[in-house]
Amino acid sequence: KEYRSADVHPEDYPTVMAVKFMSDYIKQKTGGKDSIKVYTGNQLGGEKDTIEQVKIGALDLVRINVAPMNNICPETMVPTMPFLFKSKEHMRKVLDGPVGDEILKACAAQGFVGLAFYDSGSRSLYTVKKPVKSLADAKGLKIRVQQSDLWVSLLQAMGANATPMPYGEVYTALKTGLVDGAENNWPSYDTSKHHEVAKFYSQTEHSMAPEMLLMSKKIWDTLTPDEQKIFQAAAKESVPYMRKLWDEKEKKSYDLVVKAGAQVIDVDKKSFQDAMKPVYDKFIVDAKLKDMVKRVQETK
Ligand code: GTR
Repeated sequence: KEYRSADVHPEDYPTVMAVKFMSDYIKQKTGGKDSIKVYTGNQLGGEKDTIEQVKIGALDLVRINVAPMNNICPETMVPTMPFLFKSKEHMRKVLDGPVGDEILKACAAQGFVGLAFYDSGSRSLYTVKKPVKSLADAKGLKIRVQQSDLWVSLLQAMGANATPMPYGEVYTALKTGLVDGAENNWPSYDTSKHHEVAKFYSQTEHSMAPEMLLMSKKIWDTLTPDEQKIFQAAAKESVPYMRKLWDEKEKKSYDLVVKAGAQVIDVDKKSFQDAMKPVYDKFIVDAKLKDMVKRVQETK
């Protein structure tokens, strides 16, 4: 069977390449019986829509950011939390370890089998009209956020006016002045062409919210135990492959946007960090999430 997977990114984006890698692995291990076709660039809809399709089994897999899962599966809020990870290495270690596994498994109750986390780098603010250099500059700006209550609060804590919308609508929103800015990592800032309309990239690095690969639990249950093992192994193998591509892509995208005229702005990061307590107070409330955050902070 050819399983279908959705992604908002273009063909050669590291998340897409990772799922194609999985497909090759699965094809090889099943003697050509199973494979995965990736539908790129929002062909099957935005992330929220495709998550819904996966939930009911109308779509087999979806590669998304953790953000649109925040409202559905609270454990996914943990790796979204602002300034939680100290470095890329710290983030990778946590997601490869017990906390990562717990988050992937937690999605089962909602109808999803969490197969893998992928890198998404650090997200930073970018704006159309004027650069943001400190927290005070973010005040009152209309900033597009992902469709998650946590993300709305995060930007509100910065003093911004948070506007949730699907990724595919952001370019036009920036261009027509519906929003003053958005926030994302280097590769997305590049491939979405947001850098062409929002030239001021302020290195707030406020969240390292990773990507996830989810399979429909309904579809998963139709696989034989052997197939399930192969899918799981394929996902695991795809992670180091994706990370290598990701590291290369981050550098390439940085060079490309700077060459195209983006201005990279150093910010007073501490002013942003200090403003984030209300986000933790609002979302990391129950004992389970508190304990997970603590374990992340203690991971060396
Ligand atoms: C990207 C991420 C996408 C999507 C997008 C967004 O970094 O890879 O899955 O979440 O951000 O801002 O909507």
